[in-house]
Amino acid sequence: MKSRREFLRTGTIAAAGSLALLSIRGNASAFMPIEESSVFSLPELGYDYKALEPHIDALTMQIHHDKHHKAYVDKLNDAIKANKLEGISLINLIKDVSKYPVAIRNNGGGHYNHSMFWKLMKPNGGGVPSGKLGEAIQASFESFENMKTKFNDAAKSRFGSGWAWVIKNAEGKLEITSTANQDNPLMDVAAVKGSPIIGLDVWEHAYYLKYQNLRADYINAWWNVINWEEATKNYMA
Ligand code: MN3
Repeated sequence: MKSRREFLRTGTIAAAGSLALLSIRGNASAFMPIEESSVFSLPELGYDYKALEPHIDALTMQIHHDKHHKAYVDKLNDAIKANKLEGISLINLIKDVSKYPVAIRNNGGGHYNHSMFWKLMKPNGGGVPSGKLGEAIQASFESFENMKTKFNDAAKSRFGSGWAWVIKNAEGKLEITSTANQDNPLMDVAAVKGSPIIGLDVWEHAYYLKYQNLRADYINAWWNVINWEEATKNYMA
């Protein structure tokens, strides 16, 4: 079993050798964020590791996707097997997470959250949301700028590792929340529940190589790569 440190080191060395593969990986087909299967797999990123530069660097994307997300998938599959939970969909594992061992919460959440996160970013993203989502943001927050400020505050003030979210609550209104670790607002253990529309990973592994301790700079940069079409899909779903 490789230690986390060894994984990181191997990933760094491997990164130099795999630059030639970057463009090949970029042409991945779309994947389903919610798998209906008991053997879960790492989804393709859908764009090059370097596609989000300069806002998010290629090495961070590579390690984040190939090492961190893969580890959640592998450990989720191990936990499913060890606890004989085959045949339950990821969304149902997440929604009833308090019934299952903590490994399901951590790794099922990790798999769900990251699968969603990759799709919520794209090269040349950013700008201001329009259409139905734009209208919903106006209705719930009065302005996009107001929503952005509240979201940034939630992302900056989440202590330790976790996620900031825009969710659609039971009344159909948009709300800002944040969760610790790999928790998710769909989980029965979440303090504030709803359907995730936007999620931002604020674990240090998401930004430390480029931004070190400057989480706020990472958050500001991330708004340049947000994929509003994907967020709108989440809102309309
Ligand atoms: Mn992460």
